[in-house]
Amino acid sequence: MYASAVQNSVKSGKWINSTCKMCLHSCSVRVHVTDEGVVNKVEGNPTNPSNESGICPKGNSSLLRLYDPQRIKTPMKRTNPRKGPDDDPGWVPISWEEALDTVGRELKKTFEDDPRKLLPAINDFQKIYLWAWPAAFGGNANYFSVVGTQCGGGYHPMNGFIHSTFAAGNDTSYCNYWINNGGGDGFSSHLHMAGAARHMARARVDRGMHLVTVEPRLSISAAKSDEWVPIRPATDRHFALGLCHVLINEKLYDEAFLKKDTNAVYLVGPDGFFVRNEEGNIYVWDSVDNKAKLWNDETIKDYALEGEYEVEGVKASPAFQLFKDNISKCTPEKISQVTTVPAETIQRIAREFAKAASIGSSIKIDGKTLPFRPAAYNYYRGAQGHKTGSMTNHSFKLVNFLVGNIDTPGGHVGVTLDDFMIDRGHIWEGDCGQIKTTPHQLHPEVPFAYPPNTAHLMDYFPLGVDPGHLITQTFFDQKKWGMDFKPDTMLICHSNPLWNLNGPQEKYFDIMRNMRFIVAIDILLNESTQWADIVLPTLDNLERWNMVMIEPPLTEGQCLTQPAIEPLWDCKSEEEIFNEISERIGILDQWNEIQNYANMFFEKPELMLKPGKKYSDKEIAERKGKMWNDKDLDWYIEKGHSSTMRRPDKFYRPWEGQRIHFYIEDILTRKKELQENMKKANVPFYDIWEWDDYQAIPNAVLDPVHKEPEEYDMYAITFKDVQVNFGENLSIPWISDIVYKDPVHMGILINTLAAKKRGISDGDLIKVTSNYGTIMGLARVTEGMHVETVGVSNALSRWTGYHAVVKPAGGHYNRLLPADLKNTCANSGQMETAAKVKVELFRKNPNDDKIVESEIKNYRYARK
Ligand SMILES: Nc1nc2c(c(=O)[nH]1)N[C@H]1C(S)=C(S)[C@@H](COP(=O)(O)OP(=O)(O)OC[C@H]3O[C@@H](n4cnc5c(=O)[nH]c(N)nc54)[C@H](O)[C@@H]3O)O[C@H]1N2
Ligand SMILES: Nc1nc2c(c(=O)[nH]1)N[C@H]1C(S)=C(S)[C@@H](COP(=O)(O)OP(=O)(O)OC[C@H]3O[C@@H](n4cnc5c(=O)[nH]c(N)nc54)[C@H](O)[C@@H]3O)O[C@H]1N2
Ligand code: SF4
Ligand SMILES: [Mo]
Repeated sequence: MYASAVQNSVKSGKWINSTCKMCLHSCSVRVHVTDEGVVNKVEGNPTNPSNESGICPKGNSSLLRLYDPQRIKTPMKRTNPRKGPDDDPGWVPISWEEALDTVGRELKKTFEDDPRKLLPAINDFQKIYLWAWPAAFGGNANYFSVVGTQCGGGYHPMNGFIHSTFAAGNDTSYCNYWINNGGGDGFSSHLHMAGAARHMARARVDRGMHLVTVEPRLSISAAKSDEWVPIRPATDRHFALGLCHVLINEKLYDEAFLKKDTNAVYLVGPDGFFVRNEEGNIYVWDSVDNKAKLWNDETIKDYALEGEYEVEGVKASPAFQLFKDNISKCTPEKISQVTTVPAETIQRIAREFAKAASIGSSIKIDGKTLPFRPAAYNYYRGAQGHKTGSMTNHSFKLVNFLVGNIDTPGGHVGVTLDDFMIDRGHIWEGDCGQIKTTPHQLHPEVPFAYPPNTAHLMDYFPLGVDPGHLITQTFFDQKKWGMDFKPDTMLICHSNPLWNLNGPQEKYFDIMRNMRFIVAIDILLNESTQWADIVLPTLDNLERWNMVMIEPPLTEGQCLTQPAIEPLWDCKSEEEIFNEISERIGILDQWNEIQNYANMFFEKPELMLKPGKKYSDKEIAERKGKMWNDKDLDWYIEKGHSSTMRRPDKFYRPWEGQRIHFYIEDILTRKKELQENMKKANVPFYDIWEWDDYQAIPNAVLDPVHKEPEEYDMYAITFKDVQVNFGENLSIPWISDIVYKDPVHMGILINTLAAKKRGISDGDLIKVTSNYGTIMGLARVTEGMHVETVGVSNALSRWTGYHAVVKPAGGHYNRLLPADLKNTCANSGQMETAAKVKVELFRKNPNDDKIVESEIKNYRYARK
């Protein structure tokens, strides 16, 4: 049906199966290597059902990263002790021995002094086990980054609560009505873009799937949708609650699903906890016998979803009733005022959605009859990346709950981050017939401690993802936060923390200046590695081994990366670097133990790493393949991957027979525990903790971004796109060639009316200022932006000139954002990623690159 990869290289050579890593996902590729040993083509591998034969522009251009003349070719040390964005480090090449000995010696000093003084920023999603290295460094749990949090602080724990997975997405195989809220799935970003685009296109061409995109910008998804619904930023939760209001009040919900498969019928007492008997069993209300019964009572005739009852001496209501009460004011008219989406649109979309969900229908897959709900609400970073991240994510899930589509064919399905074995499911039994919630998808919980053991206060987020930006609070006011250590060492690997973190750049610069020693492990220099004392170069993806499975939405199985050519330069694999450093610090055995845990090797003891031995990237890759299907490396070298379509019993309703969490009591349980712990330890910041963010069921409170001073009368948002991986691959000429010619990426997008009101025309130089910072850029006037919003592409985010091909812009978007408690979800760690701004004309139509350059230079980064 679809064309397979064409072997159209003009030179003779061989094809090698491998895996792309130009974004965090893992599309299977075939790499053509000429007889002279030159990689001259990378194509999709048609045998992988995830991406089929497709790859995106980033994947196609991966060979230019391999051959980038500006790769770091050898270890280097700085000769200029002054560190700053303006200071040339004065790099000089050194031997691996000198580099590793220096790094080992300096880190050992920190280890022996206080392991908490190390700030790690390790971020390769294709090698999650490397993230665990700090655990071997004396249990260090710091995190100088917001990778995972800026995009998914609220998202990942919520998927853990609802699906017991890391991610989630709509089921392209059967969905017929798709709401796309602030996410690029199927068009520009998020899960396996190259494959997802095909699956999305097929759903629309073959089945005529209806697509509605809700977001402030005419994104690729919006432009290709049946309907674009422009929305005011950071009001997506309200939009979802408005849909829920219509679904509930017009009785357009799947009553049977809510009663049988969820805890919406469990009775909640006045304290928000389920009402239980002495043994801890939860009550429900039998609406036929008109009395309370225990959840597992076999005589239950029907469940009440609504009403108020007296049970065990307290007033109690089914969880569903509490949600109904919470959103009683979320009428389409009220929600319209918050979101700017017309009331009729909200009402119509809710009705269309419920109709398309065909509640009550079923489908037979592999001989098993399953509910069929081909309508689903999908969302990601843009919609969920706001202060009340936990409630926001929960609201989107509830739209799906109401039509009964959770984990059903055509519905909204959980997507695991990685699976370790073919036969190992991801669902465990929990309390009183409910599945066990698994909010900790990235690393185990960091236990409570006072004084805090982490520089970003992770000890106070028992359910969250690392709020790395909170270091801007603790580092400069140690007393207020009760800190008894101050970080002085940094290890950066595959990360650009100064770029990825939100908030005051000058504070981040100060943190870097305060480091006694910084080591960075990367392929290329960037804004952060510029501050390092030593940089260690790693192998490119086309020169090394790896085995990976990362969030494939429809498939499961491992993908092999194997060297296409011998290393071009004096670089080493990350595995070798971490082994060498660990040995010099004296923690090699701990590191092997942590790897056994992070890769679950302990589940197949014959694969466990042994003390005292250093394992190469190839040996780790082989073990990961064997974990999955017991096949050795030769099998993978030949096939490239073991991806197959997900097994229906693991994918569709894997929790069958248990109840999933409509109401998340765990959030209240953990809140209470944290409150008790903080009170007992007399934690001085107890009173400023944002306790209202802990809700078992969402409400319609407004996020603080909407309450910034009135002079900031517009919003700013940022976005990713198919050709760019953050701003990181702009160093590739094929990419920058497209991006730098595209007005969407090379200017600040502003709506025609908003521009006119401010006397701004296309091409004028404008200044965008928030309560926190300023950026500068050329206005790109368009109908494709919500009238109150400006849009800033990641292509405008770099401020260094270290790479000949990358253009520094007029300031980094993240400077517009806050980095404080008020704008951080106390439950999930999610920070606000939209800003309130004022937009001003700075210079009329400069129309001269030199003038623009000299004006924007001053805004590029924070100066002392
Ligand atoms: N091509 C590409 N793919 C990627 C990545 C990449 O950089 N490039 N990065 C990977 C990673 S780590 C992640 S986290 C995912 C992210 O994947 P996405 O979530 O899909 O990416 P974003 O572009 O950050 O956000 C999606 C959309 O939200 C819109 N938006 C911004 N603010 C708001 C808002 O307040 N409300 C609404 N409704 N929409 C808003 C933006 O205009 C954008 O179109 O993609 C992954 N895949
Ligand atoms: N303004 C703005 N800020 C954002 C976002 C945004 O869209 N806009 N997105 C947020 C999100 S969702 C995320 S996940 C983060 C991402 O933030 P980061 O993970 O810090 O991502 P990058 O900035 O792309 O840095 C990745 C670094 O990895 C290096 N690298 C690439 N391949 C390899 C390799 O094989 N080995 C090693 N050692 N290094 C390698 C690259 O050279 C680059 O320096 O940023 C967050 N911050
Ligand atoms: S979506 Fe990501 S993994 Fe797939 S081809 Fe593009 S860059 Fe590579
Ligand atoms: Mo991300």
